[in-house]
Amino acid sequence: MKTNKQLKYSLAVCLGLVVCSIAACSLNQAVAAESKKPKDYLRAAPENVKKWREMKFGLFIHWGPVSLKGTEIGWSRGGERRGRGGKGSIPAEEYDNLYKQFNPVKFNADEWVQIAKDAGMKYLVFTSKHHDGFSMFDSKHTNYKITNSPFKRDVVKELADACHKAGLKLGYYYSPVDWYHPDYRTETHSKYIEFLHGQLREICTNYGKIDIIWFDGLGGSAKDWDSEPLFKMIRTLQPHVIINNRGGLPADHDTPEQRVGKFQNDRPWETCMTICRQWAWKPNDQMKSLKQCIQTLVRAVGGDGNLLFNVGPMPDGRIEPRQVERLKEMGQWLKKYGQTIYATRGGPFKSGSWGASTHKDNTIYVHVLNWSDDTIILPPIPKRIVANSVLTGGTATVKQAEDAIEISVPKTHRREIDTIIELKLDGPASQISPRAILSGSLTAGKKATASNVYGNSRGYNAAKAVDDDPATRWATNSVTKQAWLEIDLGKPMTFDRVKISEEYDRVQKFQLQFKAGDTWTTFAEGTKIGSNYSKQFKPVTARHVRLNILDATDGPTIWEFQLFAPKKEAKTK
Ligand code: FHN
Repeated sequence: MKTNKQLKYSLAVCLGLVVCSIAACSLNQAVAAESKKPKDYLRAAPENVKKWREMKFGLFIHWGPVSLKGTEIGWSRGGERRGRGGKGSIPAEEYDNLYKQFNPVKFNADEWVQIAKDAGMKYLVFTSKHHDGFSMFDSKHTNYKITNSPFKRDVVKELADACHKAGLKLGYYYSPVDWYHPDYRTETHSKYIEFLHGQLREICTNYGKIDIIWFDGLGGSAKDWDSEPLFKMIRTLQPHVIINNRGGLPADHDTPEQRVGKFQNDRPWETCMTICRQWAWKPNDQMKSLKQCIQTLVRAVGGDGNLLFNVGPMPDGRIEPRQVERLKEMGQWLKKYGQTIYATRGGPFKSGSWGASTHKDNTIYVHVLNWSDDTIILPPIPKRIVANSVLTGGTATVKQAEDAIEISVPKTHRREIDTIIELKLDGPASQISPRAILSGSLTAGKKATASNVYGNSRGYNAAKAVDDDPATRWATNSVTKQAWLEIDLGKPMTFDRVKISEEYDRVQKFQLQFKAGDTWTTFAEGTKIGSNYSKQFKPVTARHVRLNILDATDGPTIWEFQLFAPKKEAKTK
C-alpha cells in the first residue's frame, strides 16, 4: 500500500510528464509555425520595391586601386581565380600591392553625389569590395583595405555621408566572389563565409541608412554564401533595403547586364551598363554618345526596368570630365522630359527598333527613337485617345481606328534622339495589356545562322539579330574581323529595303548578298553600319540572304537585321 508521501510523489511525476509533453507539443507547433511563416527576409516589402522602381535611374561606380593601372577591376588581376578559371594580365603580387600607392587626393564624395544628381539620377551604387578582395571601407576583418592605403580615409563612409546629406539613395555593390581571400573556395571556405557575413554586418551597421545591397556573385549559390542567414541579417539591420538577384537568392530584382532587358512587368529588373566599355577606369575608353545613353535609358524604362549606369573614376579620385559632361547632358534631357521616365511603368507598346513607350495615370508617352517611315503604326488599345501633344516640340497627327493607331509627325518636328508624343486617354493606361509592335521585316523570326557566336552562347546567337527585339543581339567572339549572318526566309521573297542596327560601330566593310544556286551575289555593300543603317535598292527576290562582314575593328555585334518588301507590296510577317 502506498504511503501518502509516495502517492504525492507519483502524482507529481505524472503531472511533470504531462507538462513536459504539453511543452514539447507546443514547441513542435511553434517550430512548425516558424517554418511555415513566410521568410519575409527573402523579399523587400512591396512599398519599398515600388519606391525603388519609381527612381528609374542610378549611378554605378566601379573604383579601386586598380584604377592606377587603367585595367579592369578584378578581372585584370593575375593569379588563380578559384571557382572561375582564367587569369588577368597584372601579376597578383603587383595587383595586390597597388593600394600601397593609391592616394586619390582629389576624391570628393559630395562632388560625385552632385554629378549623380545633375544627371537626373536618384540613387548611387558603389563597389565596396569587388572580386579582387580589396575593401573600400574600414573593415575590422581585413588589413587589405582603403584605410591602410596612403589615402587612409573610408570612402564608403564619405559616400554614405554625402548621399544622406544630399538626399540621394545609397547602395553598395559587394562581391561575394573573392579571388584574394585565402579561405575563399577552399576546404576552409566556411571561414570565408564568416568573413563575408562579418563585412556585410559592418556595411549594414556602420554607415547609416542603406537603400540597396547589390551582390555580384557570378552565379554563386545560396550554399556558397550561406545566403539565407545573410539576407536575414541584412534585412534586420536595414529593414527597407532592396537586394538584387546575384547573392544566391532571387531577392528583389533581376540584373541584365550590358544590354537592355526584355519587356518584363511582373518582376522588377535593372539593366547595369557602362557609359564607356570598361567598368573601371580606362584611359581613352570608347564612350557612348548622348543618343545611345538616352535611348538606353528610354528602352530600359520602356521595358519596365531601371538603368544603373556606370562610371569608373580616375586614380586621382575624379570622374573623367567628358563622362561628367555626358551625364550632365542626360540630366538636362531629364529636366525637360523626366515626367515620361520617373514613376512611370513600361508599355503598353513594347519596345522595338521603332522606340518604346511608358505610361502613368491616363497618359501614354510614345518615345519614337527611329522613324523608318513618316508614320508610326501602333496596335489598337481599348481606351480612347482624347488628346495628344508632342512634348519635344511640334505637332502630330494621331488617327485611332479599330485596328491600329497611326501617328505622323512632320520631318522637321522629329528629333534625332527621341520624339515624345503624349497620348491622353479616357481612362487609366495601366488597364491596357502590353502589346508588341511588329516591324514588318521579312527576316523577323526566320531561321538564322552565323559564322561564329560569342562564347557559343544562346543569348547571343544568330536568331537574336532577327527576333524583332532591340534588347537582344547576335554577337561574335572578340577580335573577330570577318563574319557572316545568313537568313533563310523560308521561300523566295521580294525586298528592296534593308535596316541594320549595330552596337559599337565596329564593321568597316560589308556586303549584302543573296544566294542563287550555290553562288552568293552582292546586291549592296558599304564601309559602315552603325546604330541605324538603312538602304533602298532595286527589288531583289531570293530565299537565302546574308550579311557578309569583310572587316571589323573587333567582334561585330548586330541588334537587328531587317529586310522589307517594296512598299506597295507591304506584307506583314
Ligand atoms: O565581373 C563583374 C564585373 O566586373 C562588373 O562588376 C559587373 C557589374 O554588373 N558584374 C560582373 C560581371 O557580370
